[in-house]
Amino acid sequence: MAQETVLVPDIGGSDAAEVVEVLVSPGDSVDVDQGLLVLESDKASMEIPSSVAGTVVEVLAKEGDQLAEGAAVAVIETAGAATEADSASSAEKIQEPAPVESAAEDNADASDSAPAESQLIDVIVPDIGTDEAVDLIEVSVSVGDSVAEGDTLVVLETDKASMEVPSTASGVVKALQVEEGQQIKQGDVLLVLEAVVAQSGSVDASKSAPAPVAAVSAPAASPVEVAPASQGAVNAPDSSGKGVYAGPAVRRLAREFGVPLESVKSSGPRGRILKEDLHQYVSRALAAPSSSASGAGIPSIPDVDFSAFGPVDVVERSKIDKVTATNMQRSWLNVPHVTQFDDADITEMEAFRKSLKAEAEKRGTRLTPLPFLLKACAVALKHNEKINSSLSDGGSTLTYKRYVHIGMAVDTPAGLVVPVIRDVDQKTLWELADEVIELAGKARDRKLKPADMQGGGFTVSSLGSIGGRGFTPIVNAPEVAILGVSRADTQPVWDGQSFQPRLQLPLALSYDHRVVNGGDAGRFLTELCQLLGDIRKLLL
Ligand code: CAO
Repeated sequence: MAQETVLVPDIGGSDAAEVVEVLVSPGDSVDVDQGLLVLESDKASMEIPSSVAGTVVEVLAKEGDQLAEGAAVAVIETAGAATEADSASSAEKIQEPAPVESAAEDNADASDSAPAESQLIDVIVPDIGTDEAVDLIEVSVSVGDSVAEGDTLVVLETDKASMEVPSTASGVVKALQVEEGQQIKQGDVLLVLEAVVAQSGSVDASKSAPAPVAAVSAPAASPVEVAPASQGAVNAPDSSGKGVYAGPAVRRLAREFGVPLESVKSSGPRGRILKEDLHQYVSRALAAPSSSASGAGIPSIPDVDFSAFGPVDVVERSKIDKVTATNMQRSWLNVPHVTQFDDADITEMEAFRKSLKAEAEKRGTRLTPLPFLLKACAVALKHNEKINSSLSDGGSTLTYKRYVHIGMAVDTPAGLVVPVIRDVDQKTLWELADEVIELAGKARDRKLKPADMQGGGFTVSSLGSIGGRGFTPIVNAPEVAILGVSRADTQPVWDGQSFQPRLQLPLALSYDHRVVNGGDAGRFLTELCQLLGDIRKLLL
């Protein structure tokens, strides 16, 4: 008998790669080229094959190890005679291996000799930091699997974290006592393992020594406890075998994406699902809705031949129009919109603005109500910071912007564009007036650069010069609110004694109700109306 140490071959330029899955256990018989473990680098995952056929004596790497080219993977006992070099190279690493029952169901020879050297043990849920029942979200092994010490057996999930429960013994899974979706508690039996035992006949002490539970994002829990199974504890094998061959890293990623692994086409050796397969599945799934007019099960609007009813012209839409259409639909479908209305009394503001007309001409500019609106919005945004925030991390966090950049919707012959005025809070009314004219001009002349339209935290859409009593603008996601401004009109306003003619500016604030509540929106809009009603307050 000779012992060969299999080494990591050239792994294509990667310095080191992580062991994401160990495919064999001591006692397994392996063929030439059969995968021993799976390494995953930034670029790819790869199976490290055995260079010889024989029986695995010792696996020299475990999940999570970083291996570089030349690192030892496993010691394999081959049929040939041992050479001096073989025994020297492996002498330190190899203890006399305890005979093990092979995991392979078809390896009848090995199982025949098992009883004397193996022991049935119940693997139970360790201390998981709570006495409460937790969700069992994944059973990572099936009956017949051979597991090495440290291999993940199941994954548990609490409100706060998910944690993998590893095996502290090597052996073969004989029966599963739990299934996915079930709630389990500390001390519950997970599975029955036919464990590798030392010559003394008990579970190898070094293998049952505590090993920390690998926690995905949880405080470390204590180790899996093993206890000898009571006589007859081996139940009939669980037939709900998962039939999906994928490593823990891939399973975890699939869980994060919400991808059912059984739907993923595998391209790895022996039907193993690789990370790349998952990526491909997700890209296809994302691309799928664009092949039909609308996604998420929304019935598309049928094409109608309008020429059947009279003369028509069909014209190609501008690129801006098409992009706007996509953005609007995306926002409309994703954002639960609420619109709040109010009128700002801008009688005094307009008197002041008109008083500056001559000065504006002298400065070569034009002072419309818009710069006042922008300035008032900047002040109100500073006091109501949620309105200037965005959802991040898929909705689990909120990003507050500590800058006040406001987008301004501009109606152009080519379509709607939204240039952004930066640092509105730091600019004077004259500077804002100049910038509105400059950006609106650039928009109409199609001279805006992409950077001119990025970075906005809030948008103002003013239809004041066009007309209308009010409208409900669509939030310019990922912003969370937009102000729609309609045409100011003189209205009779009751002052407690009589009706007074007051110039009323209709405002409509649409907001993303996932982020902004009615209270937030109400406070913002009320403050905005107060600022516009008495623009001296902009100075406070
Ligand atoms: N009420 C009454 N009059 C108003 C007003 C309002 N709310 N807003 C502007 N006006 C007046 C201005 O004072 C100006 O009159 P004077 O010259 O007598 O002062 C006149 O209307 C024209 O203003 P303007 O449109 O040239 O300038 P502006 O600063 O108000 O607006 C801009 C600039 C770029 C926002 C505007 O030209 C524009 O494109 N608006 C359309 C935005 C849009 O399409 N929104 C919809 C998006 S959702 O589909």
